[in-house]
Amino acid sequence: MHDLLFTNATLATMAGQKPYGLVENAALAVKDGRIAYAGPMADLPGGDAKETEDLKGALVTPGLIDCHTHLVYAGDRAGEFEARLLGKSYEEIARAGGGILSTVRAVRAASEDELVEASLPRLDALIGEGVTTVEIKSGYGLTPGDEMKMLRAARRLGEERPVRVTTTLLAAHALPPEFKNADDYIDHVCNDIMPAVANEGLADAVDGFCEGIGFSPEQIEKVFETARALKLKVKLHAEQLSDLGGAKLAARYGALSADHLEYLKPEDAGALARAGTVAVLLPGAFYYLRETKVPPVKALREAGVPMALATDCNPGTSPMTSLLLAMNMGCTLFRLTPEEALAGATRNAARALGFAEAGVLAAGMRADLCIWRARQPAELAYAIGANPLVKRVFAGRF
Ligand code: DI6
Ligand code: FE
Repeated sequence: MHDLLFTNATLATMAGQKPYGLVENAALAVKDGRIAYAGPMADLPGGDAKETEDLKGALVTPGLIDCHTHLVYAGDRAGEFEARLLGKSYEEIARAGGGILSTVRAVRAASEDELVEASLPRLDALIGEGVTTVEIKSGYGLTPGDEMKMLRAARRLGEERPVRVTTTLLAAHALPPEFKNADDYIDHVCNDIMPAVANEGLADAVDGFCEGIGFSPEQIEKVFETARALKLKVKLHAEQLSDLGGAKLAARYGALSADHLEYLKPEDAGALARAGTVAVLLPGAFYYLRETKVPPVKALREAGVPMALATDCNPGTSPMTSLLLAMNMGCTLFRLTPEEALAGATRNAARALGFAEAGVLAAGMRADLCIWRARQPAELAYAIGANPLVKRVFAGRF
Protein backbone atom coordinates (compact mmCIF):
# COMPACT_ATOMS: atom_id res chain seq x y z
CA MET A 1 0.00 0.00 0.00
CA HIS A 2 1.35 3.41 -1.02
CA ASP A 3 1.30 6.39 1.33
CA LEU A 4 0.38 8.84 -1.41
CA LEU A 5 -0.81 8.35 -4.96
CA PHE A 6 -1.28 11.02 -7.63
CA THR A 7 -3.24 10.04 -10.71
CA ASN A 8 -3.87 11.77 -14.05
CA ALA A 9 -0.66 13.74 -13.71
CA THR A 10 1.55 15.28 -16.37
CA LEU A 11 5.04 14.36 -15.18
CA ALA A 12 8.13 16.31 -16.16
CA THR A 13 10.41 13.61 -14.78
CA MET A 14 13.60 15.29 -16.11
CA ALA A 15 14.88 11.75 -16.73
CA GLY A 16 15.19 9.75 -19.95
CA GLN A 17 15.54 10.86 -23.55
CA LYS A 18 12.25 12.67 -24.24
CA PRO A 19 12.09 16.46 -23.76
CA TYR A 20 11.52 17.11 -20.03
CA GLY A 21 11.21 13.32 -19.60
CA LEU A 22 7.52 14.07 -20.12
CA VAL A 23 4.93 11.41 -19.27
CA GLU A 24 1.27 12.25 -19.82
CA ASN A 25 -1.63 10.35 -18.20
CA ALA A 26 0.80 9.45 -15.51
CA ALA A 27 0.73 8.28 -11.91
CA LEU A 28 3.19 8.94 -9.13
CA ALA A 29 3.24 6.89 -5.94
CA VAL A 30 5.09 7.66 -2.71
CA LYS A 31 6.08 5.29 0.06
CA ASP A 32 8.24 5.95 3.12
CA GLY A 33 9.38 9.31 1.82
CA ARG A 34 10.56 7.91 -1.51
CA ILE A 35 9.05 7.76 -4.96
CA ALA A 36 7.76 4.21 -5.42
CA TYR A 37 6.53 4.70 -8.97
CA ALA A 38 6.55 7.47 -11.60
CA GLY A 39 5.22 6.53 -15.03
CA PRO A 40 2.18 5.78 -17.17
CA MET A 41 -1.08 5.18 -15.28
CA ALA A 42 -1.54 2.00 -17.28
CA ASP A 43 1.59 0.38 -15.79
CA LEU A 44 1.02 1.40 -12.17
CA PRO A 45 1.67 -1.61 -9.95
CA GLY A 46 -1.00 -1.95 -7.21
CA GLY A 47 -3.38 1.02 -7.22
CA ASP A 48 -4.22 1.38 -3.54
CA ALA A 49 -2.93 4.13 -1.28
CA LYS A 50 -3.72 5.78 2.04
CA GLU A 51 -4.32 9.04 0.18
CA THR A 52 -5.11 9.41 -3.53
CA GLU A 53 -5.43 12.63 -5.49
CA ASP A 54 -6.65 13.05 -9.06
CA LEU A 55 -4.49 15.84 -10.53
CA LYS A 56 -6.69 16.27 -13.62
CA GLY A 57 -3.71 16.74 -15.91
CA ALA A 58 -1.74 19.13 -13.69
CA LEU A 59 2.03 19.30 -14.09
CA VAL A 60 4.32 17.61 -11.57
CA THR A 61 8.06 18.30 -11.46
CA PRO A 62 10.88 17.36 -9.11
CA GLY A 63 11.10 19.71 -6.12
CA LEU A 64 13.17 22.74 -7.10
CA ILE A 65 16.78 22.97 -5.93
CA ASP A 66 18.53 26.31 -5.39
CA CYS A 67 22.16 25.22 -5.53
CA HIS A 68 23.94 28.56 -4.89
CA THR A 69 22.80 31.03 -2.23
CA HIS A 70 24.25 33.31 0.43
CA LEU A 71 20.87 33.62 2.11
CA VAL A 72 22.11 33.67 5.70
CA TYR A 73 23.07 37.26 6.48
CA ALA A 74 22.08 40.18 8.66
CA GLY A 75 21.24 43.73 7.66
CA ASP A 76 20.65 44.81 4.09
CA ARG A 77 22.33 46.94 1.45
CA ALA A 78 19.36 49.01 0.27
CA GLY A 79 21.25 52.17 1.23
CA GLU A 80 24.13 51.10 -1.00
CA PHE A 81 21.69 50.39 -3.83
CA GLU A 82 20.29 53.88 -3.44
CA ALA A 83 23.74 55.50 -3.18
CA ARG A 84 24.78 53.82 -6.41
CA LEU A 85 21.73 55.11 -8.20
CA LEU A 86 22.53 58.58 -6.88
CA GLY A 87 25.94 58.38 -8.55
CA LYS A 88 28.39 56.78 -6.08
CA SER A 89 30.57 54.06 -7.54
CA TYR A 90 30.87 50.57 -6.07
CA GLU A 91 34.53 51.34 -5.31
CA GLU A 92 33.77 54.57 -3.46
CA ILE A 93 31.25 52.70 -1.36
CA ALA A 94 33.72 49.92 -0.64
CA ARG A 95 36.45 52.40 0.31
CA ALA A 96 34.06 54.04 2.74
CA GLY A 97 33.70 50.63 4.42
CA GLY A 98 30.45 49.69 2.67
CA GLY A 99 29.74 46.85 0.30
CA ILE A 100 30.55 43.33 1.35
CA LEU A 101 32.34 44.53 4.52
CA SER A 102 29.18 46.21 5.76
CA THR A 103 27.50 42.80 5.65
CA VAL A 104 30.51 41.29 7.44
CA ARG A 105 30.03 43.84 10.25
CA ALA A 106 26.32 43.11 10.47
CA VAL A 107 26.88 39.34 10.56
CA ARG A 108 29.61 39.58 13.20
CA ALA A 109 27.30 41.69 15.38
CA ALA A 110 24.37 39.26 15.01
CA SER A 111 23.74 36.21 17.19
CA GLU A 112 22.99 32.82 15.66
CA ASP A 113 19.33 33.30 16.61
CA GLU A 114 19.25 36.69 14.93
CA LEU A 115 20.77 35.23 11.75
CA VAL A 116 18.12 32.51 11.69
CA GLU A 117 15.34 35.03 12.23
CA ALA A 118 16.65 37.41 9.54
CA SER A 119 17.05 34.57 7.04
CA LEU A 120 13.75 32.75 7.50
CA PRO A 121 11.69 35.14 5.30
CA ARG A 122 14.14 34.58 2.44
CA LEU A 123 13.98 30.83 2.89
CA ASP A 124 10.19 30.97 3.10
CA ALA A 125 10.05 32.86 -0.19
CA LEU A 126 12.07 30.09 -1.87
CA ILE A 127 9.95 27.36 -0.27
CA GLY A 128 6.80 29.17 -1.38
CA GLU A 129 7.90 28.64 -4.97
CA GLY A 130 8.61 24.95 -4.60
CA VAL A 131 12.22 24.80 -3.43
CA THR A 132 12.87 21.58 -1.50
CA THR A 133 16.69 21.71 -1.32
CA VAL A 134 18.79 24.83 -0.85
CA GLU A 135 22.53 25.34 -0.61
CA ILE A 136 23.64 28.07 1.80
CA LYS A 137 27.15 29.53 1.97
CA SER A 138 28.98 31.24 4.80
CA GLY A 139 31.42 34.01 3.85
CA TYR A 140 30.27 37.06 5.80
CA GLY A 141 31.88 36.02 9.09
CA LEU A 142 35.52 35.51 8.06
CA THR A 143 36.62 34.38 11.54
CA PRO A 144 36.38 30.76 12.76
CA GLY A 145 33.61 31.64 15.22
CA ASP A 146 31.60 33.82 12.84
CA GLU A 147 31.84 31.38 9.92
CA MET A 148 30.69 28.56 12.20
CA LYS A 149 27.87 30.76 13.50
CA MET A 150 26.66 31.28 9.93
CA LEU A 151 26.87 27.56 9.11
CA ARG A 152 25.03 26.62 12.32
CA ALA A 153 22.33 29.14 11.47
CA ALA A 154 22.06 27.59 8.00
CA ARG A 155 21.73 24.10 9.44
CA ARG A 156 19.08 25.33 11.86
CA LEU A 157 17.02 26.74 9.01
CA GLY A 158 16.72 23.18 7.73
CA GLU A 159 15.33 22.12 11.11
CA GLU A 160 12.87 25.01 11.28
CA ARG A 161 11.37 24.34 7.87
CA PRO A 162 10.60 21.28 5.71
CA VAL A 163 13.54 21.78 3.36
CA ARG A 164 16.94 20.16 2.90
CA VAL A 165 19.82 22.55 3.55
CA THR A 166 23.34 21.86 2.36
CA THR A 167 26.07 24.10 3.71
CA THR A 168 29.19 25.45 2.03
CA LEU A 169 32.13 27.12 3.75
CA LEU A 170 33.08 30.27 1.84
CA ALA A 171 35.75 31.67 4.14
CA ALA A 172 37.80 32.65 1.05
CA HIS A 173 35.18 35.24 0.06
CA ALA A 174 36.77 38.57 0.99
CA LEU A 175 39.75 39.90 2.90
CA PRO A 176 38.57 40.76 6.42
CA PRO A 177 39.55 44.23 7.68
CA GLU A 178 41.85 42.91 10.42
CA PHE A 179 44.12 41.33 7.76
CA LYS A 180 46.36 43.45 5.54
CA ASN A 181 47.73 40.59 3.48
CA ALA A 182 45.60 38.12 1.52
CA ASP A 183 48.21 35.31 1.77
CA ASP A 184 48.17 35.60 5.56
CA TYR A 185 44.38 35.36 5.58
CA ILE A 186 44.42 32.31 3.27
CA ASP A 187 46.87 30.65 5.70
CA HIS A 188 44.40 31.39 8.50
CA VAL A 189 41.56 29.93 6.39
CA CYS A 190 43.55 26.73 5.73
CA ASN A 191 45.16 26.30 9.15
CA ASP A 192 42.36 27.45 11.44
CA ILE A 193 38.94 28.02 9.86
CA MET A 194 38.70 24.95 7.62
CA PRO A 195 39.89 22.39 10.21
CA ALA A 196 37.56 23.85 12.86
CA VAL A 197 34.57 23.69 10.51
CA ALA A 198 35.47 20.18 9.31
CA ASN A 199 35.93 19.02 12.87
CA GLU A 200 32.35 19.98 13.71
CA GLY A 201 30.99 18.61 10.43
CA LEU A 202 29.40 21.97 9.64
CA ALA A 203 30.13 22.13 5.91
CA ASP A 204 29.21 19.83 3.03
CA ALA A 205 31.57 21.64 0.65
CA VAL A 206 34.12 24.44 0.39
CA ASP A 207 33.89 27.40 -2.00
CA GLY A 208 36.05 30.42 -2.84
CA PHE A 209 35.84 33.71 -4.72
CA CYS A 210 38.48 33.57 -7.45
CA GLU A 211 38.56 37.14 -8.72
CA GLY A 212 40.66 40.30 -8.86
CA ILE A 213 38.64 41.66 -5.94
CA GLY A 214 38.67 38.20 -4.29
CA PHE A 215 41.51 35.67 -4.26
CA SER A 216 44.03 34.51 -6.87
CA PRO A 217 44.06 31.01 -8.39
CA GLU A 218 47.23 30.27 -6.36
CA GLN A 219 45.47 31.22 -3.13
CA ILE A 220 42.37 29.23 -4.06
CA GLU A 221 44.56 26.22 -4.85
CA LYS A 222 45.80 26.24 -1.24
CA VAL A 223 42.19 26.18 -0.07
CA PHE A 224 41.44 23.28 -2.44
CA GLU A 225 44.49 21.32 -1.23
CA THR A 226 43.32 21.76 2.35
CA ALA A 227 39.79 20.71 1.36
CA ARG A 228 41.20 17.60 -0.24
CA ALA A 229 43.11 16.72 2.92
CA LEU A 230 39.94 17.24 4.97
CA LYS A 231 37.89 15.20 2.44
CA LEU A 232 35.59 18.10 1.63
CA LYS A 233 34.18 18.62 -1.85
CA VAL A 234 34.90 21.91 -3.60
CA LYS A 235 33.13 24.47 -5.80
CA LEU A 236 34.27 27.88 -7.02
CA HIS A 237 33.01 31.37 -7.90
CA ALA A 238 34.94 31.64 -11.17
CA GLU A 239 35.12 34.00 -14.12
CA GLN A 240 32.36 36.31 -12.82
CA LEU A 241 34.04 39.64 -13.54
CA SER A 242 37.26 38.58 -15.28
CA ASP A 243 39.00 35.46 -16.62
CA LEU A 244 41.59 34.21 -14.13
CA GLY A 245 41.32 30.55 -15.18
CA GLY A 246 39.31 29.63 -12.08
CA ALA A 247 37.05 27.20 -13.92
CA LYS A 248 40.04 25.17 -15.16
CA LEU A 249 41.42 25.11 -11.63
CA ALA A 250 38.04 23.91 -10.33
CA ALA A 251 37.95 21.19 -12.99
CA ARG A 252 41.47 20.08 -12.03
CA TYR A 253 40.24 19.50 -8.48
CA GLY A 254 37.12 17.64 -9.63
CA ALA A 255 34.89 20.43 -8.33
CA LEU A 256 31.17 19.82 -8.02
CA SER A 257 30.56 23.13 -9.78
CA ALA A 258 32.08 26.26 -11.22
CA ASP A 259 29.74 29.19 -10.72
CA HIS A 260 28.99 32.45 -12.65
CA LEU A 261 31.34 31.90 -15.67
CA GLU A 262 30.43 35.03 -17.63
CA TYR A 263 34.10 35.44 -18.62
CA LEU A 264 34.80 31.75 -19.26
CA LYS A 265 36.68 31.21 -22.53
CA PRO A 266 34.55 28.98 -24.76
CA GLU A 267 37.52 26.62 -25.22
CA ASP A 268 37.65 26.01 -21.46
CA ALA A 269 34.21 24.38 -21.46
CA GLY A 270 35.80 21.04 -22.37
CA ALA A 271 37.75 20.90 -19.10
CA LEU A 272 34.52 21.25 -17.13
CA ALA A 273 32.86 18.54 -19.22
CA ARG A 274 35.71 16.08 -18.70
CA ALA A 275 35.73 16.69 -14.94
CA GLY A 276 31.95 16.34 -14.68
CA THR A 277 31.87 19.80 -13.10
CA VAL A 278 28.49 21.54 -13.32
CA ALA A 279 28.32 25.10 -14.67
CA VAL A 280 26.10 27.04 -12.27
CA LEU A 281 24.74 30.14 -13.99
CA LEU A 282 23.52 33.07 -11.89
CA PRO A 283 21.51 35.48 -14.04
CA GLY A 284 20.29 37.46 -11.00
CA ALA A 285 23.79 38.78 -10.29
CA PHE A 286 24.35 39.44 -14.00
CA TYR A 287 21.13 41.47 -14.07
CA TYR A 288 21.75 43.33 -10.83
CA LEU A 289 25.31 44.33 -11.78
CA ARG A 290 24.10 45.27 -15.26
CA GLU A 291 26.79 43.03 -16.75
CA THR A 292 26.92 42.79 -20.50
CA LYS A 293 29.10 39.73 -21.05
CA VAL A 294 26.99 36.58 -21.03
CA PRO A 295 28.41 33.16 -20.15
CA PRO A 296 29.36 31.02 -23.19
CA VAL A 297 26.18 28.94 -23.07
CA LYS A 298 26.56 27.60 -26.59
CA ALA A 299 30.06 26.28 -25.85
CA LEU A 300 28.92 24.76 -22.55
CA ARG A 301 25.97 23.10 -24.28
CA GLU A 302 28.10 21.76 -27.13
CA ALA A 303 30.76 20.44 -24.76
CA GLY A 304 28.05 18.64 -22.79
CA VAL A 305 28.61 20.52 -19.52
CA PRO A 306 25.55 20.16 -17.26
CA MET A 307 24.18 23.65 -16.58
CA ALA A 308 22.38 24.64 -13.40
CA LEU A 309 20.61 27.88 -12.48
CA ALA A 310 20.45 29.42 -9.01
CA THR A 311 19.42 32.66 -7.30
CA ASP A 312 22.82 33.59 -5.78
CA CYS A 313 20.57 35.18 -3.12
CA ASN A 314 22.87 37.71 -1.40
CA PRO A 315 22.52 41.28 -0.10
CA GLY A 316 24.94 42.92 -2.53
CA THR A 317 24.75 41.57 -6.05
CA SER A 318 21.59 39.45 -6.17
CA PRO A 319 18.99 40.24 -3.52
CA MET A 320 16.67 37.74 -5.15
CA THR A 321 14.53 35.06 -3.54
CA SER A 322 12.82 33.67 -6.62
CA LEU A 323 14.23 30.62 -8.37
CA LEU A 324 11.41 30.84 -10.92
CA LEU A 325 12.64 34.34 -11.79
CA ALA A 326 16.19 32.97 -12.11
CA MET A 327 14.78 30.41 -14.56
CA ASN A 328 13.06 33.14 -16.56
CA MET A 329 16.24 35.25 -16.57
CA GLY A 330 18.26 32.19 -17.61
CA CYS A 331 16.11 32.05 -20.72
CA THR A 332 15.75 35.77 -21.49
CA LEU A 333 19.28 36.90 -20.59
CA PHE A 334 21.37 33.78 -21.26
CA ARG A 335 19.22 32.14 -23.95
CA LEU A 336 18.75 28.82 -22.17
CA THR A 337 15.75 26.85 -23.37
CA PRO A 338 12.88 26.44 -20.88
CA GLU A 339 13.85 22.78 -20.67
CA GLU A 340 17.45 23.67 -19.80
CA ALA A 341 16.12 26.15 -17.23
CA LEU A 342 14.02 23.48 -15.51
CA ALA A 343 16.85 20.94 -15.66
CA GLY A 344 19.03 23.69 -14.17
CA ALA A 345 16.77 24.05 -11.16
CA THR A 346 16.28 20.30 -10.67
CA ARG A 347 18.50 17.55 -12.11
CA ASN A 348 21.66 19.58 -12.70
CA ALA A 349 21.26 21.56 -9.47
CA ALA A 350 21.24 18.25 -7.58
CA ARG A 351 24.43 17.33 -9.36
CA ALA A 352 26.03 20.65 -8.44
CA LEU A 353 25.48 19.62 -4.80
CA GLY A 354 26.64 16.03 -5.28
CA PHE A 355 23.15 14.97 -4.23
CA ALA A 356 22.20 11.85 -6.18
CA GLU A 357 18.79 11.27 -4.59
CA ALA A 358 16.81 14.23 -5.88
CA GLY A 359 16.30 16.30 -9.00
CA VAL A 360 14.42 13.75 -11.10
CA LEU A 361 11.14 11.88 -10.69
CA ALA A 362 12.01 8.19 -10.64
CA ALA A 363 11.44 5.22 -8.38
CA GLY A 364 13.86 5.22 -5.46
CA MET A 365 14.44 8.98 -5.40
CA ARG A 366 13.40 11.15 -2.46
CA ALA A 367 9.77 12.15 -2.76
CA ASP A 368 10.42 15.88 -3.20
CA LEU A 369 8.03 17.24 -5.80
CA CYS A 370 5.95 20.19 -6.93
CA ILE A 371 2.44 20.26 -8.33
CA TRP A 372 1.83 23.29 -10.54
CA ARG A 373 -1.13 25.13 -11.96
CA ALA A 374 0.31 24.45 -15.39
CA ARG A 375 0.03 21.88 -18.13
CA GLN A 376 3.24 22.39 -20.02
CA PRO A 377 6.62 22.64 -18.33
CA ALA A 378 7.62 25.72 -20.39
CA GLU A 379 5.10 27.71 -18.32
CA LEU A 380 7.46 27.66 -15.34
CA ALA A 381 10.18 29.71 -17.03
CA TYR A 382 7.74 31.71 -19.14
CA ALA A 383 6.02 34.02 -16.65
CA ILE A 384 7.54 36.86 -14.62
CA GLY A 385 6.40 37.24 -11.02
CA ALA A 386 3.81 34.50 -11.27
CA ASN A 387 3.80 31.67 -8.80
CA PRO A 388 1.86 28.71 -10.17
CA LEU A 389 2.79 26.40 -7.27
CA VAL A 390 -0.24 24.48 -6.02
CA LYS A 391 1.40 22.02 -3.65
CA ARG A 392 4.84 21.03 -2.60
CA VAL A 393 5.74 17.61 -1.26
CA PHE A 394 8.92 17.30 0.80
CA ALA A 395 10.20 13.85 1.80
CA GLY A 396 6.78 12.41 1.00
CA ARG A 397 4.79 14.94 3.05
CA PHE A 398 2.76 18.02 2.09
N1 DI6 B 1 30.18 37.02 -5.86
C1 DI6 B 1 29.17 37.86 -5.73
O1 DI6 B 1 28.60 38.40 -6.62
C2 DI6 B 1 28.85 37.97 -4.31
N2 DI6 B 1 29.85 37.14 -3.72
C3 DI6 B 1 30.58 36.61 -4.65
O2 DI6 B 1 31.48 35.83 -4.41
C4 DI6 B 1 28.85 39.34 -3.74
C5 DI6 B 1 28.42 39.28 -2.34
C6 DI6 B 1 28.15 40.64 -1.77
O3 DI6 B 1 28.34 41.68 -2.42
O4 DI6 B 1 27.71 40.67 -0.60
FE1 FE C 1 27.65 33.71 -5.03
